[in-house]
Amino acid sequence: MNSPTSLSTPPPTFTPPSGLTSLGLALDLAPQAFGELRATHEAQVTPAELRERMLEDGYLYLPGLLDREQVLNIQRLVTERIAQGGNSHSSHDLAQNNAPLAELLYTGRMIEFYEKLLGGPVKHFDHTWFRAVAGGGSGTYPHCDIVYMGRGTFNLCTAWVPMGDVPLDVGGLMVLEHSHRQAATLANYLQRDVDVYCTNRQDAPDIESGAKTWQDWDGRLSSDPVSLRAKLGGRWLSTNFQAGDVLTFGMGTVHASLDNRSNRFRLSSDSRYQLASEPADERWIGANPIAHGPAGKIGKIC
Ligand SMILES: O=C(O)CCC(=O)C(=O)O
Ligand SMILES: [Fe+2]
Repeated sequence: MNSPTSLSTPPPTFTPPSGLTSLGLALDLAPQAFGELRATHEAQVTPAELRERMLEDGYLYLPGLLDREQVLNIQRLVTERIAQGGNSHSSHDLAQNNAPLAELLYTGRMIEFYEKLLGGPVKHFDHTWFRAVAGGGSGTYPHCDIVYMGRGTFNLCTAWVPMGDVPLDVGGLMVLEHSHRQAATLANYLQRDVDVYCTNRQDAPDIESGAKTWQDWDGRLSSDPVSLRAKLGGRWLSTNFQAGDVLTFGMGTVHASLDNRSNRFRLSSDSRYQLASEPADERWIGANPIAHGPAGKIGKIC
């Protein structure tokens, strides 16, 4: 039997740069409140060990799973698109017609990894999320992905991929330690669906026409990562990400991101994988996924 420590490089001492913020709020950077993601070196572990660790931690941080040059090539390509598009680029445009990105996320190492983790043929969502956060830009509010994509299997994984090196001050992803074990505390939140709306409210026609995406809720668990951590316990975990790294986590793992305190773009993608044999959330499948548009909305009398 391998001892757990043989599976990872134990982080020596981890000293985050002072002044890290998320949503403009100064994070508590004391060792009991902020720490480093545990690394898993995929080539050195069996499928059973991968699953065990996913169950235990709610995430796997996989340094160098992907080819660094391939990632840096996508970083260059997307940076050019941003420069050409001025301020008008959308995350959709950056992921659309991007063959190198599709190759990175949906062929080769990535698919092989998920087949190993999930134990069978894998299917991915057709929608690719791409995020370009300008220098000085704000992080993402704490949430679990289930509220955006919970109409299929719960046995679904997100892959967060930094497109370039993303050290802490450039604003990478954070996972809230052991939050995947808080299903009882988070039960109300986890059973919500962000595309359910109230038909008996005045703005219902705006939701039905697509004029408005959200009636009053965008899926956040909290707007305050500091008080959320104090309430749920655990540490916010992140790292100095490098091009080629992947962070994968499950649907009930609370995550958020750091603000970008640098003067360069933070580029990243997020994509989703599940067993091909299990049901998939229809909002994210097909040539032109309906996403959070009118066709994905479910009306209820509230
Ligand atoms: O990149 C971010 O800031 C958020 C990403 C995210 O929420 C995800 O990958 O599920
Ligand atoms: Fe997310």
